[in-house]
Amino acid sequence: MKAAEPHAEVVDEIVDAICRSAPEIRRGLVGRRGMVDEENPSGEAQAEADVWADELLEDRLASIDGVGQYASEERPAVVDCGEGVAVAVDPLDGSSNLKSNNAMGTIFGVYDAELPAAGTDLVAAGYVLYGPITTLLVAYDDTVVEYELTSEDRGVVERDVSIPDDPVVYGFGGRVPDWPDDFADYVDEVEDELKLRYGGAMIADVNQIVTYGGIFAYPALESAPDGKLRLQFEGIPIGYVVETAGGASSDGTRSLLDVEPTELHQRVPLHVGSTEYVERLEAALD
Ligand code: P6P
Repeated sequence: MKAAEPHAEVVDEIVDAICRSAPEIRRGLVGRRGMVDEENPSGEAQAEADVWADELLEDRLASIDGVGQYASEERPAVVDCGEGVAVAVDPLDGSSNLKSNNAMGTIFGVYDAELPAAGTDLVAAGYVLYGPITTLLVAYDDTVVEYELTSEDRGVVERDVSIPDDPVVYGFGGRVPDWPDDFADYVDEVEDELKLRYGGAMIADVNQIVTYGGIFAYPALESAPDGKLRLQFEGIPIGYVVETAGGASSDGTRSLLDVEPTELHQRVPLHVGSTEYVERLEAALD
């Protein structure tokens, strides 16, 4: 990373810590597929792996000189750990896929502000995808870099990840009867144009969008007007990655990076992907 960037050194250390932790998290999923008798702050059942990955990442990230706060989807409050940037993580995105042995991810956002913080405070963001290969995408300094991770090293796969011009796939969360009519009408158009790819873990589904082009959404629902996904831990970091890769993001009205957070675990309708499909979505919901 460019040494000239004011946060380059701490971002590099955070990315290094995540690169070292991801293969260990992947190995540690074995034997931790059960559920604990607790819920996360969003009221969702927690897997043993959720809690364990969160503790591992807190240990690695909160101890970095230059990290002042650590927060995660799995714990109610922010951990103050000194002076510096704030790191917000979803330790194991899509842990409901543990039972079915499908792909999952780890999401991180680095903010130059106390949490809850807005997208305009974001310095870097990225995600690990536990697929057939463990990969990491990092958005920093207007570029998205993709790495393949092994227990020993990280190798650059793509130095400037860019969403393809011709969209191919789509994936929408929530139950069809729970979609508001204007979103359902938009889906009717999209499903005539693109192929369905939905696997129940946002990171795996978003990586399809980044790789092939298209649109992913977990929209506002009749039963949940703010949708399901969390602004701080999912919406802002993923919005930043997709926008840095040349796509767009929206809560239905504005970029996810422009949504003002009011509380740490607030939810947000999340739509990310090829710009033309995000623009059509905003017009459909207008
Ligand atoms: P549903 C996983 O639990 C998650 O938070 C996201 O990773 C994913 O996109 C969504 O929820 C899946 O939700 O309602 O399809 O199970």
